[in-house]
Amino acid sequence: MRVSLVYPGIVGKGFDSIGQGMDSGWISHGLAILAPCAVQAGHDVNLIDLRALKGWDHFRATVAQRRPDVVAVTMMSVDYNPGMRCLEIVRAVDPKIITMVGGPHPTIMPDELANHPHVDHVFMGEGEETFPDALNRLARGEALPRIIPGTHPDLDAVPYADRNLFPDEWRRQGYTVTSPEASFVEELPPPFVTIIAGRGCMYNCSYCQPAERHIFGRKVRRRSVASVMGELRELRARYRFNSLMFHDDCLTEDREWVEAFCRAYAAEGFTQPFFCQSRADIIVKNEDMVALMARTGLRGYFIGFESGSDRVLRFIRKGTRRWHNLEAARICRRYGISIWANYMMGIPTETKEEVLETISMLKEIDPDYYSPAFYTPHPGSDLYDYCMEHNLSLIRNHDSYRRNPDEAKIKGIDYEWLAWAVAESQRRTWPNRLRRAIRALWRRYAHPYKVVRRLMMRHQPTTAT
Ligand code: B12
Ligand code: SF4
Repeated sequence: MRVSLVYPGIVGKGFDSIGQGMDSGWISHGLAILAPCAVQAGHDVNLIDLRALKGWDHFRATVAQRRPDVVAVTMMSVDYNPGMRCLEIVRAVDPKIITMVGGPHPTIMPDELANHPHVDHVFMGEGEETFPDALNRLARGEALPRIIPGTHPDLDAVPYADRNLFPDEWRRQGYTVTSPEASFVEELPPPFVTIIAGRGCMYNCSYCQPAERHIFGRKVRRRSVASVMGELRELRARYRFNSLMFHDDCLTEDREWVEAFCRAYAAEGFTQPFFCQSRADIIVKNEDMVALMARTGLRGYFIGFESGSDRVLRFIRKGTRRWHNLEAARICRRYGISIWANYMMGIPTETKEEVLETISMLKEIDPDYYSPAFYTPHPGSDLYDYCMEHNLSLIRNHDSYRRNPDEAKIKGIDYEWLAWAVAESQRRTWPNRLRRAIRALWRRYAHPYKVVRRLMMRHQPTTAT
């Protein structure tokens, strides 16, 4: 079958936006893995990435020109509107084209899609096995159910993500691509890649779960270190990548895995800096692991600090406390690890005093990167259900599922004041500015890592193929 996979992620940066940060510069691992699964089963796969197109007419013309038998769209909740517009256009171009949707939103809200006239089949959960199987059945002329539940494949048996799927399509649409994905911080120089070592998360934060468990199951599954190293070797050979980022929800929850990975990474001569996600309590409980990661190449952690109030942290079931957040930040500083601080304001039940606690915590943490959000109730999470039960949600349109701090999300919150709070949370104090200037000078001229890198760069080309 001829299959067009569609990435509809334009709610953030819009059409024609490739290269503009993580929203428009990163690949979808879901589609990049499903593509080789379908190809291995004998199907002919191409990608349509809305971010690389000029507009809806361009999408219409692309579908008409590629003449697929099947159009398969991936979808987070925020992607619903552009995703469904794609399918409306596909129907208009040729009603015989079979339409499929999969990803977080169809998994969490299958009924919203299954009853939609533009959707033929809804895939829930992971699709490595079900997607090629469905294509095979269609090719044999068999009927498919409307809703197809997912399976949890052995991650070491799943093909590596097809890294060329996205950059090749971006080039086809006229973009010059020198890095497989867009790097987003100075610590991670291009060529830059993202990678996923596992799926699922053992924690139970109420603003997130059980959505993740619906997609990936109750048990966290991690690829073997050998599988991840094999992919990294391929990426090194193909792109000579200079940095990477792990997408795993919480790579550091399994310290044995992390230690084995660090040993293998160093033993195979990798020195490329990397970022990953972690949690404040894990950092505090595992300082020796943090030190090992820093020696191996870790340059930054994404940390969900979320709030500076212990009551709010309890309310959202974060499993951390304010002191964890502060201590984790101190540990990161000790090992020269940059901090990307995720935090939320406008959480239901949160008072202004508690928001001020978040601000004072951030002044102490002094993160390298601020990532504030107005709390957004995401479908599939317990806190979303709480907002529905208490009639608190102001979200009337799927586009508003972005956590952008510029739009009212929850009833009863003073968003004008919250806008001030978001700005204030990011205002650095003078002592912090001075400390940062000193650290920047040290990193620029004296840090041993810089010296090693400079020596290595002399022997390495810097652009991707
Ligand atoms: C990396 C990531 C990002 C990256 C890149 C996303 C991308 N290009 O794919 C960035 C930083 C850009 C991002 C942004 C956002 N993200 Co995000 N992100 C993730 C993260 C951590 C990993 C995604 C991933 O690669 N997973 C691994 C792959 C293999 O899984 P997958 O994509 O789901 O695909 C599998 C299945 O879902 C299925 N499948 C997927 N599509 C299809 C299609 C078909 C046809 C079939 C058959 C199957 C199928 O098969 C795939 C293989 O098994 C996930 C959490 C997670 N662990 O998944 C959150 C997650 C997807 N993000 C989420 C959210 C909320 C957002 C934001 C809205 C947050 C914000 N900042 O506002 C934005 C929206 C961006 C936008 N479009 O405007 C939520 C989505 C919840 C929801 N209800 O939709 C998640 C689940 C995190 C969470 N627990 O809350 N994100
Ligand atoms: S917010 Fe992060 S740590 Fe909490 S359950 Fe979700 S993925 Fe896990």
